[in-house]
This record gives sequence, C-alpha cells and structure tokens, in this order.
Amino acid sequence: MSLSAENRQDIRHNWTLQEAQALLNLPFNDLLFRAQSMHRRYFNPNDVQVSTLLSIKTGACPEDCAYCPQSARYDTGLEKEKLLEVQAVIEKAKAAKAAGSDRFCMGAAWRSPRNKDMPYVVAMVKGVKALGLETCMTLGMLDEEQSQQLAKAGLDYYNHNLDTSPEYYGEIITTRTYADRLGTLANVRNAGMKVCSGGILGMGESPQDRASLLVQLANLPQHPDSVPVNQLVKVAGTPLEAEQDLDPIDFIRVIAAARIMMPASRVRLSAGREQMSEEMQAMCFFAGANSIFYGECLLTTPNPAANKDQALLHKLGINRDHRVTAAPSTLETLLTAGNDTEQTLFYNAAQA
Ligand code: SAM
Ligand code: DTB
Ligand code: SF4
Repeated sequence: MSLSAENRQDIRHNWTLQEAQALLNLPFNDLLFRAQSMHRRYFNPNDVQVSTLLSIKTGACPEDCAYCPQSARYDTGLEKEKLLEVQAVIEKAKAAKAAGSDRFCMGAAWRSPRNKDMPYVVAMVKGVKALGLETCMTLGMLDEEQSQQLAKAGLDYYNHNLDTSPEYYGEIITTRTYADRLGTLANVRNAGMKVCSGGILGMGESPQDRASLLVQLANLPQHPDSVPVNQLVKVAGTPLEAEQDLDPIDFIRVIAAARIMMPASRVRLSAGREQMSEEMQAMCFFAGANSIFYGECLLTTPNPAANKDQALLHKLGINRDHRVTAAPSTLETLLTAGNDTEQTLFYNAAQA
C-alpha cells in the first residue's frame, strides 16, 4: 500500500463513541505506541509549534462558563480591562516574534464581538500579520458576516472550543448552547479560516465524556487544524475552584487518542502546563502533542517561564517548528484528490 493510501485511511470522520472509549482504555503502552507511530507519519516527532497568547479584553464577560476567571458572575479578584489599543497589541506581537513565537493568539472576554468592535480587531489582525506572524483570535461566537470580515483581514486561525462533551456541557455553561458553538465553527470554516477547537479536561467529566468530546471534534466536516487540550486551571472564586485533580495518566491518554483520531492536526498541550511536571509534559509530547503556548501568561493565569520551557525543550531535544506548514485541511484536500504532492508535505520518519 502506498503512503498516500495509508494516510487516506487514517483521516476519518465516522468515529463511534465505542471506538474512542476503546482507544482510551487500551493498555497505556499500546496506546502510546499507536499514537507515536501515527505522529511520525504526519509530523517531525521532535518539533513543536509555539504560540503566544495575549488577552486583548479582560474580564467582565456576561457568560457563565464555570471554569472561567473572566466571567462577571464570579468574584475572582481579576482586574478587568477594556479592549486594548491596536498599537499596544502590535507592540506585544513584536515582542512575541522576537522571543521566537510563530503564532500570535488574541483573546477577548466576550460572548461575541459587537459590530463596533470589529474595525479594531480587524486592524489588529492586519498589524500583527504584517509582522510576519500567523494570527489567531478567540472572541466568542461569530456570525457569518463577522467571520468573513476576519477572514478578509487575513486572520489565519479562529479558536472556539467545544470545551466538553454535549452530554456534560449543561453542567458547565448555560448561557450558550453546544449548537451555538458548532455554528460558529461552521461560520469560521466556511469563511476559509483554519479552525482551532478543543476542550478542557479535569472539570469533573467522566471518561465517557472525554471520549464523546473527541468524537465530536474528529467527526466535524474537517478536523480542526489545531486541537487545544487544556487542563482545568482552578481559579479561586469560580464554581470549579475545588474540582478534583484529573489523574495525569488519564490526561495523557486523551492526548494520545486525539493524535490517533485527528492524525494531521496540531494537538496543543494548552492551559495547565504550569501545574504539570516535566515528566508529564514529556509524556504528552510522546503521545503526540506538538504545540504549546509560550510565555509567562496565558490569558489571565500563569504559564511556565520562557527559560523553563527552553530548558525543557532542550532537554528533550525538541525544536521549535518555525516552518509555516500546509494546513491539515489543505492536506486532506490533497489526499482526497490522490495528489502526489503530499509526499513533499509529510515528514517521512523512515528517511529521518
Ligand atoms: N470568550 C471567548 C470564548 O469563550 O469563546 C474567548 C476566550 S475563552 C477564555 C477561550 C477558552 O479558554 C475557553 O473556551 C476555555 O476552553 C479556555 N479556558 C478558559 N478558562 C480556563 C481555565 N480556567 N482552565 C482551562 N482552560 C480555560
Ligand atoms: C485555549 O484552548 N486555551 C487558551 C486559548 N484557547 C485562548 C486559553 C486558556 C485560558 C486559561 C485561563 C486563563 O489564563 O484565563
Ligand atoms: Fe466569557 Fe469566554 Fe470566559 Fe466563557 S470562557 S466566561 S465566554 S471569557
């Protein structure tokens, strides 16, 4: 069987809950072996993609997401900030580029952007892109027109997480529905932007909920180009402040299953790294995580210091991937068309 034919079979959109559960329940070594083998067919196993996050509008959000320090409904002591000036955002992006980031992600504590906010966020996208950085935004729900506006401005990625399974969702958020989230993802995709969508683990969900979230993500019309897997950052004042810790082994299992179910997507070891040991992060990279947030702050909570991350990556022999790679959505199109050019886009472990 040719490499392209094998790869075609890897990319599936018909995952069942039983299959996802069976993956998560494999003996740990079997699961990690399968995940690492899949990883090597699509990516250089020693590369991670590095993004920097900036909160462009902080706190006072009307939504009730139970995990979130930025909801106006919970007293988390967070100092709110209105939308930053465009130039201030561009300065932060310059610093991120100088520190070696490939992608600059801008997040706003909004339910959705108001139309009067759009010219400012459009200017931010244009300004950051002009620096030669990939751009990503997460601004809440988007309608078709807002998605078109951002795509036209040159926004590369839009982050909008499904967060958890459809079954557990109502325990976590009541102010927007799962269908709303899927609608935003469709608008983003239809406007031609790359989709970044994942979830949060450790919110009291069951193993079945974790499998069900993975099935939702993998069965989207196209796999998200990036899949952030966040570990809940427990913030005092939020309803989930005292949630029980998730077993690190169960977290790593989800990373591995995500790699197997969405082979060509970047799986991001996202929030929660500050609370993880180096060994746990190393296992996540082995399981197929190949993207991280870099820099001392996520949106409002701490992330490992840059020098600590540099030391960890150095110890593991992991390089930052500075190539702007073809999006998996493009790869999928090529594969479906049976076009041979994918040979040049894949990292071939056999020739490494
Ligand atoms: N307001 C927009 C929205 O919710 O779509 C964008 C910003 S919101 C902070 C982006 C994502 O951050 C959420 O969907 C959630 O997955 C993640 N997040 C927020 N608080 C978190 C926490 N305490 N721990 C882990 N992830 C968190
Ligand atoms: C995502 O999945 N994780 C990032 C990003 N998308 C925007 C956000 C994590 C936020 C963690 C809590 C905070 O710092 O406020
Ligand atoms: Fe608002 Fe986003 Fe936080 Fe939910 S996750 S409360 S929408 S900032």
